[in-house]
Amino acid sequence: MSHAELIQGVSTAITNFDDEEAKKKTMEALNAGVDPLEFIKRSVQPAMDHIGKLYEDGEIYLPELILAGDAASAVLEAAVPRIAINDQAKAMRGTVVIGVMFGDNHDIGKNLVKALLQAYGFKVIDLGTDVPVKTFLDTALKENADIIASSTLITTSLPYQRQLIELLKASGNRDRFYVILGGGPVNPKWTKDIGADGYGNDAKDAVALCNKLVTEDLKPPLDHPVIVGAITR
Ligand code: B12
Repeated sequence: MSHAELIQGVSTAITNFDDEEAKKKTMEALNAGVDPLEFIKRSVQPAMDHIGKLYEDGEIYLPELILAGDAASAVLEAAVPRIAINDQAKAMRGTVVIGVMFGDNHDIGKNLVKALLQAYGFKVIDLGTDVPVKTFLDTALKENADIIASSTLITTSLPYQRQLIELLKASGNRDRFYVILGGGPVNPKWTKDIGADGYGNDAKDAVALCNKLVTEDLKPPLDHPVIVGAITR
């Protein structure tokens, strides 16, 4: 079976809401030598985009959405530990506090971003989902973080990203941390409008973004946010 067929098999298992099959097919693909990073990009993301479209069109309902989410998480769990990163990449590090914004429980994308940042040598403090704005700040101060990374998939949580920037300013901490954003409803315009420092379209972009921020001598807040990755979704 070709690599493309193996990857397709995993996508199909996710869209069939079958987490056991998704995990089994993932192991088959990885054991056949499919690059794990490429594999995740070409299996999980398109499958979940497809599921999202079916949900939007009223062709599936919340229980199916949950099952597909479980299947995608099973794939990530199996594939992420297989990502091998060279030592040179690991030399560039910083501390990232990451969380899914208040009101939002979607964590598949955040988990992917976290896994890749860790694989590339960043220390990542994961606040989980439904994170109050103040928790981002308190944790970033406690951990002496370089970057605060906020993920959101639902539009109703977007205002809290703005609140985060406002809280940083009001508490006199805006120049201490880079603030980066990602997730479905987030885009470069929103990132600039609320005064955040960066946007990444996917997990690989998040790594490139964090690397750029910590290696170049930029000081937050940036006048123009760093935007990585074309908006493809
Ligand atoms: C799976 C899923 C769920 C699962 C979540 C499981 C889980 N553990 O996460 C479940 C079933 C629980 C769920 C629930 C709900 N969902 Co839902 N869900 C989805 C779905 C289909 C896929 C999301 C996903 O996992 N994508 C795959 C990952 C890999 O991609 P990603 O999250 O975008 O992350 C990538 C990038 O965005 C980026 N990224 C992400 N975060 C960050 C952060 C930084 C800093 C950076 C740089 C980059 C970055 O990198 C990631 C990796 O490449 C989307 C549709 C879609 N296409 O997005 C709807 C979707 C997000 N859900 C939606 C809705 C409405 C809901 C519910 C409100 C449904 C309900 N009526 O209860 C609830 C919300 C509950 C809550 N309060 O959170 C809507 C949101 C609409 C909106 N604009 O607000 C969507 C868009 C579906 C739709 N088209 O209507 N959902």
